[in-house]
Amino acid sequence: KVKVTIDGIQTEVPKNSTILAAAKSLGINIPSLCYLNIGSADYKNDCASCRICVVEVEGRKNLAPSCATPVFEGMNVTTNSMRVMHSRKTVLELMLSDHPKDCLACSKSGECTLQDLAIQFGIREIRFEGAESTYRKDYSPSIIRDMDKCIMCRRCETMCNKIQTVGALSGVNRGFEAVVAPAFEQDLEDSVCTYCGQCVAVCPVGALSEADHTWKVVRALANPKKKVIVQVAPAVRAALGEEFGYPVGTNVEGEMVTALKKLGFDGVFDTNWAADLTIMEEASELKARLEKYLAGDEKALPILTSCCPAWVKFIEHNFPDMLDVPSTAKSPQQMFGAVAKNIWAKEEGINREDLVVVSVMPCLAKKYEAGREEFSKDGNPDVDISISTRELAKLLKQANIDLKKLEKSKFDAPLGDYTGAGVIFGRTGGVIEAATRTAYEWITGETLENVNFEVLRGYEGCRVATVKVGDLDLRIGIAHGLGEARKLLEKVKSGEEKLHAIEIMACKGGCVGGGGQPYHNGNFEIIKKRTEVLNNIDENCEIRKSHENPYIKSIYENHLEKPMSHKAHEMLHTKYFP
Ligand code: HC0
Ligand code: SF4
Repeated sequence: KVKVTIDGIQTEVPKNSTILAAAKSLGINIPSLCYLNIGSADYKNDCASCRICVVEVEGRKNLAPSCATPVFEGMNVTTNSMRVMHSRKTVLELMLSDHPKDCLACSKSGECTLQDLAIQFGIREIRFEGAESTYRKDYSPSIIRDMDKCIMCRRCETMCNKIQTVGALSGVNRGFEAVVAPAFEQDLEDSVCTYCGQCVAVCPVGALSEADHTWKVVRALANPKKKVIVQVAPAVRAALGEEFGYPVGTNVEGEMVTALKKLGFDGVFDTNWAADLTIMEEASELKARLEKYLAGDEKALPILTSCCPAWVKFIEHNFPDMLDVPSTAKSPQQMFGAVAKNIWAKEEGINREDLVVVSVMPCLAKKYEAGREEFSKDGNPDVDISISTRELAKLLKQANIDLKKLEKSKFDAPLGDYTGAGVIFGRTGGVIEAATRTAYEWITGETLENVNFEVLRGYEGCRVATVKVGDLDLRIGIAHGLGEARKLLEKVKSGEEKLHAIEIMACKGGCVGGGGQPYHNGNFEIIKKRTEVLNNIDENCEIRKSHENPYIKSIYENHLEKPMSHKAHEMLHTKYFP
């Protein structure tokens, strides 16, 4: 430990701390734009490019960027001298000189760190004038790039290259023309982008934002010829409350359902229900492939979860020779859409064309997934519109619906009844835990008494655990974050790691940390609290195994026969494309 003094307060901090971290431990928040640290040193952006976080260090001539300057014994720091404040303001004004002034109509308005700083520093006129760069806007199915607003903080670059290892966004050009872009400045849609949306999650300004579809939802709801139903993903209920002033880690499921009913949806359903259906198909595929494996077909395993569309796109781009590894089961979002349009609509006497299926997801890649051609029939998609948690919050605020003023209510039947296994899909390790609960009983024929597979839980980016299933030792791998996924898959490919089943989610923490969730600014503690919400819901569910969900049972009895039947294959399974 070393002794340092910050703004006159003496403290002791670990030896390798930065000034920024040391100040934070004293409750002194030094403003910054480019700094980012998601949980560990490997997940850090400390290029110190924005220079907003400068401070004065006694004995040094130049101001020091606090995010990248380590402390030393006896260091004396001032974070708020006139010189510091003047310097920060000047940096800000220079940034603003080359920044569009259309804040009122900006996608990040109200949530933009640059805007917050302009308010904090009382900017009332733009002192410097000069050239402003102009780029074309780049529209993809999930993400919109508006590079006129880029401030070259490079958070997205760190996220895309270092953390996710996708390599879609890099700094190109120099000086004034410098910008973050895909190779050859091509459109995102033509690049290796997976649409995980993590770049949007960390962009402090309006340079990267989601393709906003809230008004598509409003138009559908206003159309008297359409029946409009909505499904809500597991992770949404664990974070939506943050937008309405609830403490982080509050479950707002009941209030959210009431709000969706108030908006006028004709059915308010739960993706969790479809997650249970996914488990039926995935667990039977695991069982079938395990039998083949035990009969000597080494290639039948490992099986890989396939419900994260960013992960699917990543493996299609990066491991085209491994496309027989993922389960062919569609994601819960797409299973829900397929059942809603092919079974539920018929039962309700609604024509496919007159039914609009909306999904609320913590995710931006789900927008892209909904648009994949294989998930449509004669041009009519199974899921018509996918909006993010943030977009739902905006929509509710526009409609003057305050979550805090609402009573709780329940999802509509039958596509709203879920088990504890369905809800944990939204956190890392949850999909494979849910699958293991069901596969265990199917493989051993025994009742599983303790459904909590603690060994599969945790926050390690990549973890491997052994689960005893009868006489079998099932080796299970779990990765969250695409960089961790790549490492794990390389090991599987080279034979260094022998696994039977793998879960991969593209976002840190799984969907609770998705690119469409309320901004967490890199704070992993928020993601952990959301995880706890899902674990608590699971704990309190009466039924915690997907195959015991009554409506799941009846849908097989009445429509799909059994998991992996011909009918189930047609409706609930998919293909991957190199
Ligand atoms: Fe997820 Fe899902 S758990 S991917 O993260 O599998 O988006 O929450 O909806 O589809 O259920 C996202 C979350 C889902 C799907 C489910 C899965
Ligand atoms: Fe979307 Fe979840 Fe995958 Fe993130 S982990 S890209 S939120 S499905």
